Amino acid sequence: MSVLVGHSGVGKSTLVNRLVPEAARAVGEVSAIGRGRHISSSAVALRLPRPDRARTDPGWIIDTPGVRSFGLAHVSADSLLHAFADLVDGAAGCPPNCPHTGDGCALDAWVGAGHADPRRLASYRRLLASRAGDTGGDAGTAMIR
Ligand SMILES: Nc1nc2c(ncn2[C@@H]2O[C@H](COP(=O)(O)OP(=O)(O)O)[C@@H](O)[C@H]2O)c(=O)[nH]1
Ligand SMILES: [Mg+2]
Ligand SMILES: [Zn+2]
Repeated sequence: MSVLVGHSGVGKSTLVNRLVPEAARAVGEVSAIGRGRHISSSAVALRLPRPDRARTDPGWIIDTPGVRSFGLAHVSADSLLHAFADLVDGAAGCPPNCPHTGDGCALDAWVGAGHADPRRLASYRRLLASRAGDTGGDAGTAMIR
């Protein structure tokens, strides 16, 4: 399964339409260099056609709209932790509702015991902080226009 991600106007939907003609994805006019318009407004997964005599399933392609903003404000600390597979088990020793930001968080001992790289915990906590708006959002939020 492949995902096309990129600035609006770079040709994602045009490519998808060549690969999956039935997709009939809307294609936009580009108004100026580097200034695409957001024509495709939703992400859509399309099954790629199997060429004659092909033995393997060619899989899926996903067309996405241009990215305007990306944030993690709605993601809980525990959900975010699941993106760090090497840290998840370390949270078993945390107190209930641990915010994982420090103070009594078992992740420090987990990393201290060598179960995961300290930079991974630091990265996780940077994301937590950016989510809370503490770092001006540079780690957890990207604006692409
Ligand atoms: N010159 C050129 N124009 C392209 C190419 N691919 C797409 N376009 C044009 O770029 C514009 C934006 O394409 P679109 O597929 O809507 O981009 P998307 O926003 O990434 O999905 C349309 O006018 C396309 O016809 C290409 O390879 N070369
Ligand atoms: Mg598009
Ligand atoms: Zn914790």
